[in-house]
Amino acid sequence: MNYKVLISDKFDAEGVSRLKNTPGFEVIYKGGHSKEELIKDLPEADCLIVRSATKVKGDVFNYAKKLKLIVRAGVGVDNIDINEASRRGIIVMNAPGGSSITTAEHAIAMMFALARNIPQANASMKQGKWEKSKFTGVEITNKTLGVIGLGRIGREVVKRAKGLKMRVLGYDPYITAEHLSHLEIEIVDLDTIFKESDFITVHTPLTEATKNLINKENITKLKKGVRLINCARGGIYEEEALVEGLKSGHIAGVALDVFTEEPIPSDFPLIPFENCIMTPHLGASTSRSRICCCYGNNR
Ligand code: 9EZ
Repeated sequence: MNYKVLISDKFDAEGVSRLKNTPGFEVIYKGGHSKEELIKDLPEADCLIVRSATKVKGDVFNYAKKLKLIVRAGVGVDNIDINEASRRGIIVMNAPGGSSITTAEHAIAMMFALARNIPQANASMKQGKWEKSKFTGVEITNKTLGVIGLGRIGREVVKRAKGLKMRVLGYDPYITAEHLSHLEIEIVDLDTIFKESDFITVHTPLTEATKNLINKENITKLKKGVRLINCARGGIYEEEALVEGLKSGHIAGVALDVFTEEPIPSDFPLIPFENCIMTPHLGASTSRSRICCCYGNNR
């Protein structure tokens, strides 16, 4: 008897064909399902594989007649109601090992892009210009990087930043300083990160505690001329606060890979700011999610 595996988001062809070529699996893949298509194909599925586009919440569960397993190929499971899945005896797994390095590298790339105005200079040259003095940058060596969130991704960022000869400050309320001593960075409180960092990068999930972590109220606590990076989750930096910070010049630059609304609306308020650089959620890996981790395995 074959297991029916429904892949409802867009995936790299290699991963899909590997599953298709695995005996015992019957794979349904359409390059991304609409909700209507999902509801139609879900009743016969034993396993559902998603990235972040498919929302496995609410009434969708009513169509999960045979579902035993939901796999999130990636890290964040905020598109899956894991409590409801557990209640129905459906196992939820993610792949936290697969995209850490990819995401850490993207944060580092964003830091360099911010420091040297690479996206803006590139855009300028493609308009036939040669604006040397407009795009004078800053050096990264000996600058202070604040890393908020020291899980798998944050730690990969730390290692790389140390290799770049930065001073690295770290903050994570969920990990004891003792557990972080091997990183050989300064573990400090948030206010110290805010006050002393030339660059700040966040590597936390979006929670009640991290939502609007930097907001209109505390933005002036940041060092003047700070550059902010978010390759984690939209909304950790309050987007309206970033607008204010860029307008006033208190913030020198912002690099965002994630947004409160994805795709961003056409009137997204940060679009007009030349020193806000953006990528469309490119941080996570596409085809190389490896180690799976299990939620609510109640069978
Ligand atoms: C919370 C956090 C960071 C944080 C760090 C991690 C789950 N989580 N939350 C509040 N790993 C800054 C402020």
